[in-house]
Amino acid sequence: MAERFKNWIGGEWVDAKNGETFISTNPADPADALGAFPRSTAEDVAAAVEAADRAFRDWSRTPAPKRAEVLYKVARLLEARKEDLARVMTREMGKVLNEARGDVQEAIDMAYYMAGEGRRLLGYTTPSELPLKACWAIRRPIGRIGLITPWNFPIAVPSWKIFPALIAGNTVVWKPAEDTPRTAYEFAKLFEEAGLPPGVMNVVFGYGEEAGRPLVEHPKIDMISFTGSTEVGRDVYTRAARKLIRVHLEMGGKNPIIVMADADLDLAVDGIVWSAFGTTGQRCTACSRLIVHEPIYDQLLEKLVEDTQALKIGDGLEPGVQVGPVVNEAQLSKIHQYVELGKAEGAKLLLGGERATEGKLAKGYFYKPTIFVDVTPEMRIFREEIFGPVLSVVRARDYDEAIKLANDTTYGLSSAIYTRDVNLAMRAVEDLEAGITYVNHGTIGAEIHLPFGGVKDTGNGGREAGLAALDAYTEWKSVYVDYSGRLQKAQGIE
Ligand code: UN1
Repeated sequence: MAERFKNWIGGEWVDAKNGETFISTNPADPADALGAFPRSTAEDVAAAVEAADRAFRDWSRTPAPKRAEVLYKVARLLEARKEDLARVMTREMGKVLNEARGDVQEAIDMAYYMAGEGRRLLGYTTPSELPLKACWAIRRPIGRIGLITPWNFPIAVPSWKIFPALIAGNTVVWKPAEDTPRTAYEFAKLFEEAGLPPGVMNVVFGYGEEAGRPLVEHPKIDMISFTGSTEVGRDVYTRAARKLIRVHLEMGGKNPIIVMADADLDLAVDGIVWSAFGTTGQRCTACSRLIVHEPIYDQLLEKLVEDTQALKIGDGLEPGVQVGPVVNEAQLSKIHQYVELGKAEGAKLLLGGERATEGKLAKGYFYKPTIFVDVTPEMRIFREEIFGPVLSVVRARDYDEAIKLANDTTYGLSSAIYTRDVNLAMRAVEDLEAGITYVNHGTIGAEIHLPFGGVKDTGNGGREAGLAALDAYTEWKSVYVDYSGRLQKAQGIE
């Protein structure tokens, strides 16, 4: 029997009202269960939203430096439990232990960064056009915020949302991904231990359609922040539009790396391998399109194949493993379907293209790092997000063609160029249509104190983390104080 876990609503740990559960398992060994979790429905979501509503008044009126004290405690607890959290994460979603540690570190960084905001939350003052009148603008909390987060960064991505939302005085209802409830539970426990008042944060486990959708549609939810697929994000946005609430969306990517002939090729290959096959390709920032300047095409490919072949696939808890399993069986078959499609479309499979089944790998959801060449921009493997270890390679005659290929996508999250030509590098920063551009580094590894998000179908114009974090989770209020003692009309009206 799997250990049974509960929802966190109004400071209490409670079962789903219908008593149903779902099981979370280890993708490296599906016989290993991490627990049974409430399969919540609209009733449970409603209870959580009511709890967030009740907690809102006091929390929003608690001075921000006091709110920050809880965040500092969570930060210290995260540091103390980093190794345990990383191990649970690897067991639950497969990323290798070193990367799981990085995931927790992102949350530690975000916790300290946003705790510091408790003594800033800066607004601004500005002169009035009239005498004896003062004006300033302050940040106000938005209210009750619904958070829907993915399994691929089960602590980092929620931390980008939870910490700024809380420091700004909002209360939250969090629906973590159904693939990583245990990791979410362990993270949520730290907020309880840190003394966050009941109802300020609530956690409802379950599936998107059963628990996520009622959260989006609940009349008392004032904002939704969602990270996940473009398909689901579009649905969230459409439903929330009827309520006229703010929606923050972080969605897919089809992130390109351009390698120009003058680049340091060893450096480029290191970056490509890390960006395409790190986290088994399951990052929204992962590189899935490689655009190679013709003169160095053969040379680069040879080295890329060699280094990719040398990657060690296995259980992420084992030392030395570089590529863990993909998250579940459905993802595994989706990835393989794309590989079959790529072949049918006429791309040439250079490497991988099948499950890894040697020895112990047979029981888990392992897929070999895969490289396609002779890919053309019309092919679906060039256009659609696969979210697995599959890289499509195309050639470019010159810089202009490389940029054109890189921008030939409906997505726009991350992008990269390898070149030693500073002029080309600076041009690429302007030319690449993406929320993030790296020079001489792969597409992954964004730092928390810079804005994160993308253009085109990757998002709906917002950014989180960095200076943008507070913009995402606060509302501006403008204040005018007229101390003239008479009616003064703005805009020069006599
Ligand atoms: C994601 O894949 O959803 O930049 C987030 C990166 C990480 C975050 C990825 N810091 O790759």
